Amino acid sequence: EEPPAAMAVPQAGDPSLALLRRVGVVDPASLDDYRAHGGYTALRRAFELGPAGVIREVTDSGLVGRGGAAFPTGRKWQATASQPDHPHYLVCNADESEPGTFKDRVIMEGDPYALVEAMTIAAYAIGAHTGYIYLRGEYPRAIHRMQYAVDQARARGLLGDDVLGQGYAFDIEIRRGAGAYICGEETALFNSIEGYRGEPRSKPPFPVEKGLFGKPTVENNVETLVNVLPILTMGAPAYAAIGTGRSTGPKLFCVSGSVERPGTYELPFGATLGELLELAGVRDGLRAVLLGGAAGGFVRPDETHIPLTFEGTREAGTTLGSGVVMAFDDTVPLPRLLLRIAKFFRDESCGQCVPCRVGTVRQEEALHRIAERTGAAAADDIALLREVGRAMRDASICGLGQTAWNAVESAIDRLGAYE
Ligand code: L3W
Ligand code: SF4
Repeated sequence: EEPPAAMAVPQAGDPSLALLRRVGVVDPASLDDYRAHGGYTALRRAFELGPAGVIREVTDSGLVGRGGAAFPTGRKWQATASQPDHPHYLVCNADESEPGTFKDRVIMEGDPYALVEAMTIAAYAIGAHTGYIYLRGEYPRAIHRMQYAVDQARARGLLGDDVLGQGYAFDIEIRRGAGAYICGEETALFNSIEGYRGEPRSKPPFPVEKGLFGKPTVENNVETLVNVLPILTMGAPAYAAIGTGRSTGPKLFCVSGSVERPGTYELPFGATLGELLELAGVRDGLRAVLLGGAAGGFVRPDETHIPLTFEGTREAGTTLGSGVVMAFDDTVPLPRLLLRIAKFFRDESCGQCVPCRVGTVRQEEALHRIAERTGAAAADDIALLREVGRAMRDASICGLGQTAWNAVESAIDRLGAYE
């Protein structure tokens, strides 16, 4: 089965790209092809640098997490590497469940050995001998290709007891998700791997100290991990020179909705929203753009000057999240769209804490009443939404409840959705 149009990678193969350059170019089933296109040079460099040297490079590169929270990767690795408790674990979060996100799928299907190599480097740096890929169950092709790549790497001595003949042991196990959005939350994911219900744990303690099986764990998103390859091959200073400010390096953006060329785009941090929409072929009648997915926020068509960086979107009062850019033209009824988002959060709440379990239901009910009235909102419904939204943001245990009101709030305040 061919990927749907939204999986197209309009810029794949451009040698100037760092993350997508092999996607659509190499045979994803061929380890030899991967090596012929620069594969495994970064791991060799990692063995030259040693674990502390790798962490120094990653820290100096300024790499921050690409799952949405932008936590400094080097700091996370250092924190786990220095834990006296053993074993240490590496977990790759490939659950990719944020609506509108499909970049990790593109990497895993198009360049699976890149993730295997990047995980090997991360594991070596933090002193882990076992790594897990928690992979979204709805991605059967990605699961198949990743499993094949892991098996081939093991058969060729690139995983196992003696990686690259360097005396370091590391192996990867793939675990399939079963369709729950909450299992993308890092600690719910640990519970899921351990065989328990996918419910988030309270933090702290952070996973770097007590993570999978209660042991020091680094959990990184797929895109975060594959960034380590260009960091090691080009060196931290050259990598840090890409992008702007605290958002260094290249970024993958998932563009979908009312555009001519939906797909995964790689751009240096700092390009504006307008530049990205231009590349994707924005259509006439643009009404709104959702940044960061269902957990993100809407911006208006006249806000395309916003720089696509973590700090730039924050200053503009919105979020970059995991890189979702969903365009909506004026044929999309906003009240129904908001209702759909609210339904998603109500469905996906794990129910563990009251603000989110009850709040997501109340939010959906209010939006339903508004949608039934063909979009006209009574003042008391808006007041209720604000009150419930504040409670969810302030008092929920995890990011799901904390962000469940973001999109609705931004639609009311920025788009004037019900005026
Ligand atoms: C050590 C500390 N580690 C924080 C670690 C923490 C985690 C990372 C970020 O995600 C985002 C939200 C949405 N010592 C630490 C520490 N850490 N302080 O840093 O932590 P945190 O708590 O800021 O965020 P989070 O809960 O991991 C929330 C986005 O996730 N989101 C959904 C994303 C969906 C996808 C997808 O489908 N691919 O990514 C929903 O909320 O943007 O910003 O590792 O342990 N003192
Ligand atoms: Fe579960 Fe929602 Fe509470 Fe997160 S905020 S723990 S998803 S009930």
